[in-house]
Amino acid sequence: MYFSKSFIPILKNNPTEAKIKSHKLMLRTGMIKQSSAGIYSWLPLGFKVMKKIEQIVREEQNRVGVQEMLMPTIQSSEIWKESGRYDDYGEEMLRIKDRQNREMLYGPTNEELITEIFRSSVKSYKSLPQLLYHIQWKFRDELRPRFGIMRCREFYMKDAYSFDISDDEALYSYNKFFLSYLNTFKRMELSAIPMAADTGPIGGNLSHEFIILADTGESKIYTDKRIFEVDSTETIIDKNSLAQLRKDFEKYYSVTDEKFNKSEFENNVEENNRLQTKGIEVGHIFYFGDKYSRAMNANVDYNGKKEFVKMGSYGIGVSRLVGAIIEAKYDEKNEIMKWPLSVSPYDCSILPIINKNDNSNLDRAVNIYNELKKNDLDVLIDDTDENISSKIKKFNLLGIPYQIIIGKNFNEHKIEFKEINKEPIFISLDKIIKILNKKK
Ligand code: 5CA
Repeated sequence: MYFSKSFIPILKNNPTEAKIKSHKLMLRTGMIKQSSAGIYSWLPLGFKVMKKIEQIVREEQNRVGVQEMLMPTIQSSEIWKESGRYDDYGEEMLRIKDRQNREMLYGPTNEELITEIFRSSVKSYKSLPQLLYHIQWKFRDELRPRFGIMRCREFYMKDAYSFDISDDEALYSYNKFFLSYLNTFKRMELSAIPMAADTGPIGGNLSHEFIILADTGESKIYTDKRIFEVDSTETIIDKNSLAQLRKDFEKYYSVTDEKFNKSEFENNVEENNRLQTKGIEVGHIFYFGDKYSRAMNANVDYNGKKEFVKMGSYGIGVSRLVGAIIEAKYDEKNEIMKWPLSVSPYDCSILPIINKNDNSNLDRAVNIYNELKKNDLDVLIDDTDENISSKIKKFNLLGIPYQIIIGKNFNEHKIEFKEINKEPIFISLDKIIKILNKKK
């Protein structure tokens, strides 16, 4: 993509309405645009990042055997009346009437709809476990939407649901998600810690939030620092290894605000290991047994007996993650962002010094651009006639992690190649291609 033709409406200054750095950067670099309170359009740069995050989430769900599907955003109120949540959900639910005066709603989550789909097709325990997910827009009419896409009203979420015959099997499913979440966030270069959490309107009594540390986070957390050292490189997904993996984390006291108990914290964690801080919830998993299957009569045949299935649900805030990664990676003071390459909107940028009446550097840049494209790399080339220092400043803000700078002493065997926050190196195009492809 040529910068002059791209739709990246960069603002000169930080927008005053934004309070946290992710919101500021997303508005400043034209990643999103507010359409009304808590509702945003995703412009090309932001959309590219969100799609890359979505793809990582998808691959890691598929890897542990979860099947992708797609449910609608608009649901009928009837299934919510069956589960009893239609009234409980209160004003956060956006309620709509269609032309036949039927009560509809914009889904805030999908436990009811998936249970309805499950019960109409699955009849025998022999088809279990069933693990299903979709990635879809949700709507919650938050009282105070804030911090841009971090707490908004319309957001993009991955939600998965598990159906099992027994508690024991259901916990195995739960642990598969536990592992897949650790791997998902790791691929985004985030350190997300699982913490015992409250279940709120979803219900049940077992739940973990996955939290990344950030001063601007809305979740208060209390944790034993040693949890950051737990080795989570588990690849085998048998029952025992996964149960052990969860135990390795649960050994250390680590809870969100609602679960906090001062004396428990002090008795379990030595003073020098105690950490009380704030974080961003990027994922949340729940086990709630037969809460919905009993209310909605979702049962299967088990040796001649009808058993209510045991269910869990598992969310990841796909759109929130865009902001969470910025909170973790953006150096606001020096105005330098560096996207992990796995989610970066482009793999590399090319910044030629362009002098009036001399197109030679732009021609060189275009040649390199074409070569990189041939090698499946996604590149943004700055073909504007801005001076090089303002180009670098602009691209440091955009956060594409690698820059090729084409200046006065261009030598095709020693191309200036710079990773943001590091000293430039001078290498051939072949080597550049190797580095970018290896890191991808
Ligand atoms: N049904 C369950 C699991 S699928 C559920 O809805 N869980 S949740 O309420 O915790 O939401 C899942 C994830 O969506 C959260 O961890 C968070 O990352 C994201 N999320 C929730 N509310 C918002 C919001 N208002 N704005 C942006 N992201 C949100």
